[in-house]
Amino acid sequence: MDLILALSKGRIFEDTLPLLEAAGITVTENPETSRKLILPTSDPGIRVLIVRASDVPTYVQHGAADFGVAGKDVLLEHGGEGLYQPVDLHIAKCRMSVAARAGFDYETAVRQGARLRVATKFTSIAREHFAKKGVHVDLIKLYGSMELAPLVGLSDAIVDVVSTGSTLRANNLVEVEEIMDISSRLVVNQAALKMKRARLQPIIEAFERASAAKA
Ligand code: PRT
Ligand code: MG
Repeated sequence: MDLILALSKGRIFEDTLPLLEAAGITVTENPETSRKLILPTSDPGIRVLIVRASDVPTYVQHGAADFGVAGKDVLLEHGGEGLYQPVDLHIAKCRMSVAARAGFDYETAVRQGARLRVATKFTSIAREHFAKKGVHVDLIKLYGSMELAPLVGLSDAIVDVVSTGSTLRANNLVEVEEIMDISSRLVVNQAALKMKRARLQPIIEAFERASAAKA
């Protein structure tokens, strides 16, 4: 029974490689240089699909991939339906934050009950965060370059993932509130977990052991 793993290029692929090595699996082609979207591994029964980060849960949910690695941000936006999430891998760590222009008094705006315009790719996370605080927001859905929105008056604030903070600084934005810590999770198709348990379980356990060190 073959196994298909869904990964995105970049940080998730890079950070998952050592976990795969711990499970005795080597990916034998580099997605940054190969044009292939299905990569072979040292195990003829395991192949890797290269998909957009936000598409990983969809492939796994529908069983087009048996398992995958996705950020908590992506999983919260997807909803997690049909996915078993056995392990926090402690990789691709960052945080979800609210940021605004350096001159914008976010605290006062919130305290005075102003209606805030918030641009974000993460509309579910943002909606829940502001609803909990009782802050009225108009959410503006964007697909990238959120940092631009407050600079050109599209929004008062943004909700985005922050790692070093250098992208915010370079655009004269400041982090005004942290919403949650983010890391990436192993996700497994619920049917595959039952049908392919003998194949999947040792890999899940190897990932668990290798990632516990990073916790
Ligand atoms: O790029 P694409 O649109 O396909 O999707 P994506 O951006 O979601 O994918 P990718 O590979 O960039 O990120 C995959 C996962 O890595 C995300 O879902 C997060 O869980 C996690 N992660 C960790 C990050 C970052 N760190 C991060 N810094 N995702 C995005 N960023 C962005 C951030 O939004 C900012 O614009 O990188 C930029 C630089 O961040 P600073 O703070 O270091 O300057
Ligand atoms: Mg990206």
